[in-house]
Amino acid sequence: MTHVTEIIVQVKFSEKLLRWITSRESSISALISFAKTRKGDSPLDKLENSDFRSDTVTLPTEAMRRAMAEAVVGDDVYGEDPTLTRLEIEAADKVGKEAALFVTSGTQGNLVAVLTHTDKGDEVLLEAESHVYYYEVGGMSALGGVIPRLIQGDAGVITPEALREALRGENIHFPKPSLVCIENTHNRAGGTVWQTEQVEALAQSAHASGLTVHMDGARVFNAALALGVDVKELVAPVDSVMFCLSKGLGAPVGSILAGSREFIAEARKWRKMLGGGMRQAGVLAAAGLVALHEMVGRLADDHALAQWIGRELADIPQVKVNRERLQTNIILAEVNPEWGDSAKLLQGLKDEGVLANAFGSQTVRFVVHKDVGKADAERLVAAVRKITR
Ligand code: TLP
Repeated sequence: MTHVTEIIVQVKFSEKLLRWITSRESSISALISFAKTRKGDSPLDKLENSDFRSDTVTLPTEAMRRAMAEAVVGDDVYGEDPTLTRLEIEAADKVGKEAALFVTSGTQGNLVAVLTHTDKGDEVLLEAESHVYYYEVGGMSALGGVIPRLIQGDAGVITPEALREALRGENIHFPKPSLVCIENTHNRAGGTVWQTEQVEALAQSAHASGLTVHMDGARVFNAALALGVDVKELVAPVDSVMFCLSKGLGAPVGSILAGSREFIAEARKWRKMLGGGMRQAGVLAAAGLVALHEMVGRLADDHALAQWIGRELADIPQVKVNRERLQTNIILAEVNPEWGDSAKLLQGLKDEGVLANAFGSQTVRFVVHKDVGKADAERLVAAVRKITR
């Protein structure tokens, strides 16, 4: 009897082993066939592309991966994750605000800010091409019940005069304006920078009219670096600021919302309502801490490489780069309509292994980040030259 059982066990084991070997073989042969397929068709080629689509594509560093693996964690909804708590304290300190909240994304951070600052039916003033208005799925209206009022900026910057113009005064017909959102750096304007004095002037004007000010500072460290000022100085005039750990700073996930202690306590509740109460999120915060400690200074390399690309592209007749707007890590290239459009340029670039995004029918955006280097930049410039020849 024992003998029979042993045989059955052995047969079962061999079956399992065979299945394991077959599955390994099939994945190895799949990998080989990927590698053999024509360039552009293979998923492996993705690894070789020069990816200028966004700084959101950056991969975590070795130090981040190690910190994530070793993070001491707990349940953050109970306030028991020491790594997350440390990130929130350090992040608040870094931007000179009383408190901070780790959020899942920049979009969630901006939405939580709007929900915390406003009541249903309020009017929120924003730059016409701001990320909050343009790219955040209308969350402020869908979930916050607020109405946006758009202001045309100058390279993304709203002047106090433009704000005053947009504020219509008290009238039974009008919604109550309660918040202004500004964006530094301004993505769609080409990564343009609001100077400290411009932030101060706008905030002063908004506060004088009883409005609060939120800064979408997804790339605020790029802005501070470009100006050569401490980020604290740049965000001091605003009531709240959101910045991303997951863009140029390279963390895999997460953003920070910072403001007064009272504001963050309320924001924490809104984040919970949105499903953003994360449990052992110290695993993510550990990477965020590395981002704050090690990755801020290196943004200067991105700016320098973006300048190099801008200079090189300026020599190519079919594309036009507004070098005045090239202030940080974003390059906008206008495609000559007599040659073609952004779709044509992007397809040509893709065939050359260079990825970018369109910002309209004639505009292509290139974003420089830690995972593209000089060789990628040279490939990009050579590709544009070849395609538009
Ligand atoms: N921007 C992304 C896209 O959504 C367009 C990009 O590739 O640039 N504020 C600003 C100024 C942003 O540029 C972004 C992301 C966000 C907020 C939202 O951040 P996430 O993607 O973390 O929700």
